[in-house]
Amino acid sequence: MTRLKRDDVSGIASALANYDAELVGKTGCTLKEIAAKAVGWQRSKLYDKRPEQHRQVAVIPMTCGQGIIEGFVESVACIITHLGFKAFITKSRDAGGVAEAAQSGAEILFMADDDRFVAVNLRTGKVSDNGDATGKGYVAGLECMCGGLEGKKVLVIGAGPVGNSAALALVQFGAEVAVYDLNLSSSQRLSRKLEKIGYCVTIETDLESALEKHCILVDACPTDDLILLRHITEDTMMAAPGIPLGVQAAGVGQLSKRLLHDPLQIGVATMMFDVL
Ligand code: 2YC
Repeated sequence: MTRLKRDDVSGIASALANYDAELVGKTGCTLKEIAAKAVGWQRSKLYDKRPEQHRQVAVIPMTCGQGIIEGFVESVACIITHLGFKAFITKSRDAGGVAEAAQSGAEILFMADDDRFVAVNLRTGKVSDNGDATGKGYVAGLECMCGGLEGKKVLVIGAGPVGNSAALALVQFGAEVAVYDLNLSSSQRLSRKLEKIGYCVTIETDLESALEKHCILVDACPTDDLILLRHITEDTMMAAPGIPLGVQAAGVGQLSKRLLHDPLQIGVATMMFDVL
């Protein structure tokens, strides 16, 4: 899992309104609509049963391991607030922050150490992990951007937590899924897991040939300059949760409105709806 840097998150809070407008331009859906779709909410539920706005959401800085990432909790809190919920950052950190959150009546906690970034609903016990939420959140966005995924071939690059979650969400949207990972056993594990629940996933062992056969891509791996200009056609649609972005700079311009990529927004928004 890639550790974010200060520069990855520094611009998020101030640009959320523009980011959301861009998202609507690409997918026809807002960040909130994509997150709700990712967790199976009907659009109507989003508008007739507005999630209780009074719900307190505490975002807790964690100093363990490599410690605080400047701007991280602030970005998380702003994304949650942007969705219409009441988010606050605890004054205390670590265990003190958890205690402060519970004592102030927070129902939902967000916190991240070096290994896991989770949202926890103290009332229901529901937990949402950022990797899982990011995978299904990006697929929900891709489904909007493609106007549906039923029967469409989609290549998942990277069979880690995000890729696994994306592959499951894709087959649930009716897509024909192929997976490529540097590590063949990771692809085999993903394929076996989905086979157990009745879905067939093709394993690609050569990325070049896989990219020739697919124009709808989910880049869920932490490698940059993986997708080159020559891999991009006017039909290419890409959901790229992986950090850093796997598309080389020239390709980003070519893809323009057919590329979904952000460091935190879709994952955090999906975590929020995942624990409601
Ligand atoms: O500021 C803090 O509270 C830090 N403890 C946060 C550390 C986050 C580490 N994880 C990551 O940077 C990435 C994120 C994209 C989400 C999952 N891993």
